[in-house]
Amino acid sequence: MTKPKLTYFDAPVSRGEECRLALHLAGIDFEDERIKFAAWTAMKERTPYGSLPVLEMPGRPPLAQTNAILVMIGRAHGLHPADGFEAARHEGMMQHVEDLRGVVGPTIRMDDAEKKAAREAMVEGFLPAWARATEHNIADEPFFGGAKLNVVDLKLHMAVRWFNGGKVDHIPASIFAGYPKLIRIHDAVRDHPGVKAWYAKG
Ligand SMILES: N[C@@H](CCC(=O)N[C@@H](CS)C(=O)NCC(=O)O)C(=O)O
Repeated sequence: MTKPKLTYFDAPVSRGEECRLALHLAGIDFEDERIKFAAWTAMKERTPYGSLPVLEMPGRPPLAQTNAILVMIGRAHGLHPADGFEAARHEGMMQHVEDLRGVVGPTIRMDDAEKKAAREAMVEGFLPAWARATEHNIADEPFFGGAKLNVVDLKLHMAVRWFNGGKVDHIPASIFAGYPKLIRIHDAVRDHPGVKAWYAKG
């Protein structure tokens, strides 16, 4: 292996996509390995925690856990605060996005009736509470830490994008529309020249 390799499923979403964006914004030339779900079962046991994404760096063992990957990239490439307290504040919000995934993610595998009931309950309770807490913790602009994009912004962007497309059954596409700071971060990441360059590559 001569350059870093990121392995994730073959979709521009979620934990894998935020790592791809971080690597791209950091200016790291990396191999973007996209696997089909059919290949995953055979691979799962060989990953550090039985999940993706996994980042492999020349001369190092494979690294997993999205936030660990993002913080490592961010620290080395100016995409995560140098100040310890500010870094921890960002990491708190990064974990908050993981908490969202931890609640919504398991509904993907539910049958339709169970999924509908679980998601309708989330629309009434968990999701607005999650967004209110997010909004309370965003102080700066346009990004979470002020003028500069950090890895935390990639996670917040991806969280909003998950629902924005209206493809998550039983959860309205407008679920976060009433939270202007969260939407502002989503839009600022979408409009960032480096992010646009990533999607322009096709
Ligand atoms: N805590 C892990 C969770 C990773 C995770 O659950 N990844 C999902 C894809 S987003 C996965 O690997 N799913 C397949 C499986 O668990 O078998 C992280 O933050 O990376």
